[in-house]
Amino acid sequence: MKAAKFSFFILCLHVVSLVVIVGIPQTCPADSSGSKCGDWAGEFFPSIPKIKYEGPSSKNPLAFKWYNPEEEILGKKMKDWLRFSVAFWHTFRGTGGDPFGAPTKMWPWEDGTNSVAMAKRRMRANFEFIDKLGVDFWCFHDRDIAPDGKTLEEANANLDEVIALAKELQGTKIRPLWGTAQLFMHPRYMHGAATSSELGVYAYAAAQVKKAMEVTHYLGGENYVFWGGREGYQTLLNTDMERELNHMASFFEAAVAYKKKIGYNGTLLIEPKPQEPTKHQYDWDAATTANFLRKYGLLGEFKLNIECNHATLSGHSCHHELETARINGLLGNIDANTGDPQIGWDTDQFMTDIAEATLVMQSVVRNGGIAPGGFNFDAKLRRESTDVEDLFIAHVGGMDTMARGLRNVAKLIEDGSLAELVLNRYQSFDSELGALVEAGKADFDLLEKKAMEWGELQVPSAKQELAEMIFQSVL
Ligand code: XLS
Ligand code: NI
Ligand code: NI
Repeated sequence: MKAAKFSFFILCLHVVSLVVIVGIPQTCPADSSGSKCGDWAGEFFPSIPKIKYEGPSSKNPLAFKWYNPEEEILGKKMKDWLRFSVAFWHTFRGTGGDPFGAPTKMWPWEDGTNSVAMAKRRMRANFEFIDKLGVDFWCFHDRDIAPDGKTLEEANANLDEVIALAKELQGTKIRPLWGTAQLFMHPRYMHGAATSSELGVYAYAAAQVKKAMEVTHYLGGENYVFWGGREGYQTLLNTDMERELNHMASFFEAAVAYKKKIGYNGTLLIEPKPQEPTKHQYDWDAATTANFLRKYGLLGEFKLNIECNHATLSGHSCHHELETARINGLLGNIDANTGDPQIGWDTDQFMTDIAEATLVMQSVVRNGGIAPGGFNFDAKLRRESTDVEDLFIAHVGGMDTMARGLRNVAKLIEDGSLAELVLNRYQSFDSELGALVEAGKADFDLLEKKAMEWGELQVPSAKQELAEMIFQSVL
């Protein structure tokens, strides 16, 4: 009897700790059919107010300290420089699971099913979240927002049902920053999608992109993204790289043709990433992708979606990738996240480093903004962060970081000394001969004559430490 009582006590303790782990009581309790909540339209975030700007002295975690959407910085409202977007997959499908551990979070509105009813309820949560956060954009993959089907027809029908609701919930202001097709999760894509060795898979991927592009267009999406997570190889021993790249180009050509056919005016974006999940991904970095576009005559049809964590995986800084895209006229969008300096994979963290954000914003300002692109938070909570409010805190922190970066760039421009340092560094080219060189009109005979005339030179300092000191002074 005593033993029974004791095990009942232990059981109770377990229930209590389960509630503590999950964090919040279930507002929409789970049941196996998923029908109990039906088209439940209650409040998803009852304890979260609409996020407001309170200024740098605020200690409120649910308020902006630096992002003041209507404030003008460098001639544009902050919200127009930043065009923030919520990534549906991380925010609403992220579970905290990793290859070694089970999910750590199940949001209160989840019923444990992957039904269309659940997808619709999640969509309502998405729009409440967007409204409370005060952003105008969201991003999605076809398969995050609606369940896959046994056939393509069934998958498309599921998607149509969820998209109809999304369209209604968007209202007149909210729209997708970009949409995309998920061409990496299903086992059929194990050899790639556009670069698969199987023609049937290539065709299936094309059909999926066709549909995803249609729904992005229907929702008023401003961009359409291609991220080739499995477009690459594990070993060259079994791979015809040239043929695969030719196939990928044909796939992109067909996408451009279809976009024109349906009258979709959004920008097509390619998102470079060097590896993960594939050992080598063809869209390795901005320069590689630019060269691919150039080779296949696709330069005018695509821009790049630069993700900061992908930049560091490819051995570059985010600033380098943004500048490479910008100077090639290819800066289209930013997947605003960051990696961990000690970890060699895509940790997809919210950016909190003010210096990194300042460099990112420097490229954006030099580009005159990135519209119709924006800042998509392709970022997720850590596995150990399990409260609903953490979703808000993470986004507020990410938005404030970028806003602070923008404010710092304004300070750098106002101060002017960094720009002056760079100008001075190249001033020898502000000369008659320099102008000839820059116009491609200085031949080797002329240059040899000048070299002999000038003799050995005093080469000036690069002033790196001074540049760093000036940069630090605005952070
Ligand atoms: C993965 C990518 C992915 C794309 C969209 O690393 O960042 O999330 O942004 O498919
Ligand atoms: Ni991304
Ligand atoms: Ni990524």
